Amino acid sequence: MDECTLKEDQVSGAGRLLEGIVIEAAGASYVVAEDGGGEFRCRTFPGTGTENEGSSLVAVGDRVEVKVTESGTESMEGVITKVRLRTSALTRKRDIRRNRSKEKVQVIAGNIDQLVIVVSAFNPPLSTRLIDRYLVFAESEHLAPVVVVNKMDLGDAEEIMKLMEPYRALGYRILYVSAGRQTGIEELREVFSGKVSALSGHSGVGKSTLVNLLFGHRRLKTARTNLKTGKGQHTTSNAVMLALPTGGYVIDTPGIREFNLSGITRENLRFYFPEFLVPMQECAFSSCSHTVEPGCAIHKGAECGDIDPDRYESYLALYQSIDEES
Ligand SMILES: Nc1nc2c(ncn2[C@@H]2O[C@H](COP(=O)(O)OP(=O)(O)OP(=O)(O)O)[C@@H](O)[C@H]2O)c(=O)[nH]1
Ligand SMILES: [Mg+2]
Ligand SMILES: [Zn+2]
Repeated sequence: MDECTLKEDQVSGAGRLLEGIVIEAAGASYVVAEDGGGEFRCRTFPGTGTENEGSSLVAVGDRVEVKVTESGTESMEGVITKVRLRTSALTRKRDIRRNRSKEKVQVIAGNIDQLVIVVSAFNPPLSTRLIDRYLVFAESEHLAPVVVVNKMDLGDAEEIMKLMEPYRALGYRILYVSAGRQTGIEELREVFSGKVSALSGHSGVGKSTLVNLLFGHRRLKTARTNLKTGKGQHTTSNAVMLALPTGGYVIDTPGIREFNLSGITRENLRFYFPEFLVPMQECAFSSCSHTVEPGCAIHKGAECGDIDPDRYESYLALYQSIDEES
């Protein structure tokens, strides 16, 4: 390096090493927020190291080491030299029909404390099957789940609460909110405060709208759902992480079409339905899959109502889908 470049580098801060969190991921381009510092547009390079072997290289929420390549007033850029070990992650199995990527499992967000499952009372309609998939995932990853039912202004409160009753009875935390009418927002703020939360759910349920409400002003783009089908328009295309005024971070993610579970097998699925754990000890066969075996206590429990029949249906549907997905 000649004297002239050295001087330039010293002025621009190039070559400096820093640590930070990935707050945005768009294709191969990332934004890294330096601890207590500015934001750097970063990319990876073939020598980028990782402590997460066999997983997505970089995801929003990851802690990374960065070498600054440019640090002027116009632009701040760097390369990610190392990705630290994730303590937790929101992952899903890639749909191989849609994606040609080599990685089978996609990390949507890393190092999260809390998985916020967002559904809407109407437009799109509430899907308990999707809630069950997310809850199974949260149980398997030891992530604390919170279910947020948004758009309560559009649904019949009594009907919705009846649908959600099995989840309440299981002890899952449920919040009924309306971003439109701004009801339940204080409790929402309290749930997010001081934690790293990732919001996930179908497109159009109001994830970005809720994040905007937490800030009290528009930070993220939102868009109407289709008037005829009630489906969202996949408005959010990349995961973003925002520091909350109340402490903690919120990660908004793109709406999912399907939530393909990663890490779940036909054998371990039964352990992620907490209401099965005690009764399944009474099944006639110790290896009972709770599908077709005689003397199955879970099947019997669903018939007599001790186990919610819809949850049992979800279990059966998931059990069937696991083989098809893998
Ligand atoms: N009536 C009503 N509309 C709402 C409510 N919350 C959000 N919306 C509307 O629902 C539409 C979709 O909201 P978004 O926040 O873009 O949904 P999203 O979940 O972020 O969708 P994706 O980014 O596509 O995943 C917007 O038109 C919002 O104004 C609510 O509580 N009540
Ligand atoms: Mg959105
Ligand atoms: Zn059984």
